[in-house]
Amino acid sequence: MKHSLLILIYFIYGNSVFAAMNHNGMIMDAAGMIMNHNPDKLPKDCKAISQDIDITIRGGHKFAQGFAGKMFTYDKRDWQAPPCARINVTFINEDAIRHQFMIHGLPGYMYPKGMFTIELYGKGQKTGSFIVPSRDYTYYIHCEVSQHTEKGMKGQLKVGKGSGDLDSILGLTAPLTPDIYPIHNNKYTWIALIVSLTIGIYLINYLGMKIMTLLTRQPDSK
Ligand SMILES: [Cu+2]
Repeated sequence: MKHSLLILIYFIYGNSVFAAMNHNGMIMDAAGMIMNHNPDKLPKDCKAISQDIDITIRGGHKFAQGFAGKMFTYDKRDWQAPPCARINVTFINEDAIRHQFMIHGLPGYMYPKGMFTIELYGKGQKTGSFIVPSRDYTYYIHCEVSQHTEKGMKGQLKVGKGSGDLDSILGLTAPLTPDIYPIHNNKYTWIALIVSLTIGIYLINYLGMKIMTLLTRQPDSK
């Protein structure tokens, strides 16, 4: 009887204790989640953590203002770290919609699918860490929510010398597939242009004459 009461208490209160879960580098609560959080496990090729690099990265639609045709991005899109650094990322979502800081290319034996992710379901912030290996490499950062990458939410982290720049990073590199909206002029375009110009010139002349007549009319002498 005493035991079953204890079990009941465990089930009632236990759930709230586990509302914020943390196992195998996965931390989640009502605000969002961190996947593959790793503050201490070293990659095989690193003897020690070389340096702590603190990154604060903001995401939101307001940072994409000034980039034609883009909708979302990060406040900064190009990062640098030395080999074997521990990167402590504070991701701040300034929008009321879901955004992610997702980095690819990390060693698969430590980070499932080679990823570290911070996801926020709306406005808020979270901090998580990952340790990079020693190789010179450029890591791809993006928000995986549908269309957010294409709409500007993409960046890069260069470890060591990096391995070149990625394409389509706003303000940094040219888009891989530029948005071009070609105008196809044909003979009707030119006819429409000539007709519009002729009508325009006629109207300007006509209105000009009317105005001149009104201005130069003598007031009635009576
Ligand atoms: Cu997003």
